[in-house]
Amino acid sequence: MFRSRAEQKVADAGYDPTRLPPGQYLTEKWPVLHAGGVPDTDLATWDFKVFGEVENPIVLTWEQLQELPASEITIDIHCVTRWSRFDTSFRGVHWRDLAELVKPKPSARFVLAHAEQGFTSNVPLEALEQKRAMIAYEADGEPLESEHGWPLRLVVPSRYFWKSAKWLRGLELLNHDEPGFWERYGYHNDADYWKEERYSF
Ligand SMILES: Nc1nc2c(c(=O)[nH]1)N[C@H]1C(S)=C(S)[C@@H](COP(=O)(O)O)O[C@H]1N2
Ligand SMILES: [Mo]
Repeated sequence: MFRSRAEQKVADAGYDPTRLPPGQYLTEKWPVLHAGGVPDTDLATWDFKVFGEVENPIVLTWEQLQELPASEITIDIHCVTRWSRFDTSFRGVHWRDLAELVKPKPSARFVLAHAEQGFTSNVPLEALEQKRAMIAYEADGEPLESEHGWPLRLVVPSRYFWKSAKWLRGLELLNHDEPGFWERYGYHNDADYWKEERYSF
């Protein structure tokens, strides 16, 4: 069987090389990538909203968020700039537990994630309904580091990692799709790494 050099390195590191999507390479460290600066956050005034096409919009304080049922996932991260990191674990709240609170309307088909400083990213609602999607406040057993999105980030395992907005402040449910920050800069709207959906041009 033919293996690229990147796949061979994955096999040498003891992982199944088919975990590596096309055009990616494995990294052991966790790179930091974002536009702009790391925002200052005061948990006392911080809140998290779920709104739009829902029966029951919510605004949660940090304490209220901690009281929701917590879940853990372990996923592989794939960045459009070609690094992949295997087996990052996250702890946070699954979409299904938020959905129980907000009760999405039948018209809710897309999600626009809103982060600090106007950053946005868009995914179809199905991408959040997958078992391993969540809003996360811990990674690898520790509170998120500020560069990685503390206090809260989105984790959408099925897409390139730019969809996983750091410093998340809200999820807006929509009946239509709206491009997010990187999508407006020419990144692919769907961002499926198995199909190498990197750019839209
Ligand atoms: N708020 C915000 N979230 C963001 C970004 C950003 O610029 N701003 N960049 C995205 C991109 S391009 C990537 S690859 C991942 C990187 O996450 P990491 O720095 O934790 O590796 O965050 C995503 N989330
Ligand atoms: Mo990225």
